Amino acid sequence: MAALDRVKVLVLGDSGVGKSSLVHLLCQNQVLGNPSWTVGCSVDVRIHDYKEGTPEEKTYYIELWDVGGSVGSASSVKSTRAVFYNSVNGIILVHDLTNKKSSQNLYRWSLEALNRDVAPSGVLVTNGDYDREQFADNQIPLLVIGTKLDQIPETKRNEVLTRTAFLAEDFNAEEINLDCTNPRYLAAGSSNAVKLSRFFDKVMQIQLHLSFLFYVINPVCILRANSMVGLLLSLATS
Ligand SMILES: Nc1nc2c(ncn2[C@@H]2O[C@H](COP(=O)(O)OP(=O)(O)O)[C@@H](O)[C@H]2O)c(=O)[nH]1
Ligand SMILES: [Mg+2]
Repeated sequence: MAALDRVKVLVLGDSGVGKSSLVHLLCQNQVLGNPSWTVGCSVDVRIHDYKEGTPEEKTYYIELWDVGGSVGSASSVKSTRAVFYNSVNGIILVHDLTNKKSSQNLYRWSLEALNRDVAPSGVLVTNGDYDREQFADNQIPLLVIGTKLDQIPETKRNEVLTRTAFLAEDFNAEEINLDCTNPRYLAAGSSNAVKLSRFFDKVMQIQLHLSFLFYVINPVCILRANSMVGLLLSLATS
């Protein structure tokens, strides 16, 4: 088997939305029996077959970084959390379908992760407002996952799912809504499993593209540097 490569995907969202349950389901294919409080960050790994069923098929490790905490934390906590935001290849935004606030907070979570180098004044979000432009040139693939679908009464499902569709559109992302306590929602061949696979393929594709650019651009830089050294040496010895 070809060497396994790895990519890093952040899993962000308010405490209690079901991030640990989701990550366990994605990585272990099992329901997490007794979720405990996530302190700092926990990482689990999912094996993903990139472009499955095609000649380009290759197996990769997807590291899922479940970052605990609250988006309204003090700036010192946020800056500590920023260490987890380095070299990110994709982001899964998790919200609880029974909790509107957790959906609204996804704007803040994504901006915290994407704009970590921007001055605080540029990080916006006042009174729940946000600027779609902030996501327009984002190159990092995003996926929005709504949990606790089982807790939404049939009579309210349409209303809730319409709201989440708008949310996903704001992020220019696909969405999956599920019950993390039921593995059937991610069963092989289901539409959710297809969306998930498409998202991880996108993450891999961008990573492969960036690696390709690195190897193409780097030799050019080395050649340029070598010719500059050669020129300086010939000037020095002439
Ligand atoms: N009914 C239901 N409970 C869920 C679902 N997802 C998570 N939970 C429960 O919500 C609670 C918080 O989940 P946890 O994974 O610890 O959330 P985290 O703080 O975001 O990591 C736990 O009691 C889970 O069992 C879901 O889709 N449906
Ligand atoms: Mg947790």
